[in-house]
Amino acid sequence: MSAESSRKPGKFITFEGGEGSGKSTHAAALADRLKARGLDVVLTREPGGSPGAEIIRHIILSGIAKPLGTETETILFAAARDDHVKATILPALQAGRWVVSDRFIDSTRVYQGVVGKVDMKLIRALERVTVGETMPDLTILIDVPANIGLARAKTRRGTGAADRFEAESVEFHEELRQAFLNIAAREPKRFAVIDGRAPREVVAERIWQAVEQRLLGVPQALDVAAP
Ligand code: Z5A
Repeated sequence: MSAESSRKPGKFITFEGGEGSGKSTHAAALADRLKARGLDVVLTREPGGSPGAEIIRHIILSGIAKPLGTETETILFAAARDDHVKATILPALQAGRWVVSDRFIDSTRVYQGVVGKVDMKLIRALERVTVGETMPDLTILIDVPANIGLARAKTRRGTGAADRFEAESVEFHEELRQAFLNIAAREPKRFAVIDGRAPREVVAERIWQAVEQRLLGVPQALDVAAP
């Protein structure tokens, strides 16, 4: 790992939220809409988003690293992020492209930090090394109650096996929902919180309004965060 951090001409948008909140759906929809506007867009995800990080994703989500403890899992997420930033995100931003990532640093802060009780000093230190100045320009938090998100994820999965985190309790998922909301409240300039219970098209429109307002300089008459 190294603190490679030269700032970039492109824009970096991340999606955060609980399981089944609609991040993948809306990250893809936003990428399409930005492309339709003539922008050069890279759609990516975490854990993963580069060949090395995809290998680590497989290890983490299979659950085989769980017995090694939450600190080791945190370091695995950081190793994946380091490769993702260096191989995918930073080169794209430096080339003036827009990057849309399904999850990023806030997932580590919430899943490993708040819920997993890993020391926040370790998490911040890993962030400094892996992310440096490559911070998101905008983070869209899609907020849904845990039971709704889990039900959606279950419906989508069908008869397949639940992954490492989906197998956790509703209480676990509600705790992480609150943790995301707390981070968003502390960083209102970076975050736009969108009510994910609304119909898909409504959620997509509110996300687009947030992007227009925050990154494309289009003034808005309405509050995009209103339910
Ligand atoms: N993790 C971590 O612990 N630490 C880290 O640093 C990072 C990640 C980066 C990644 O799993 C796991 O890794 C994640 C956190 C952890 N685990 N959890 N929980 P993943 O990538 O496999 O899964 P995910 O990130 O949780 O996403 P997901 O389950 O795929 O959900 P989603 O992307 O938010 O939702 P979706 O796939 O877009 O939508 C789910 C379904 O709902 C789907 O059928 C949609 O069509 C439907 N949907 C979407 N929007 C709506 C609306 N508005 N109404 C109705 N239905 C909708």
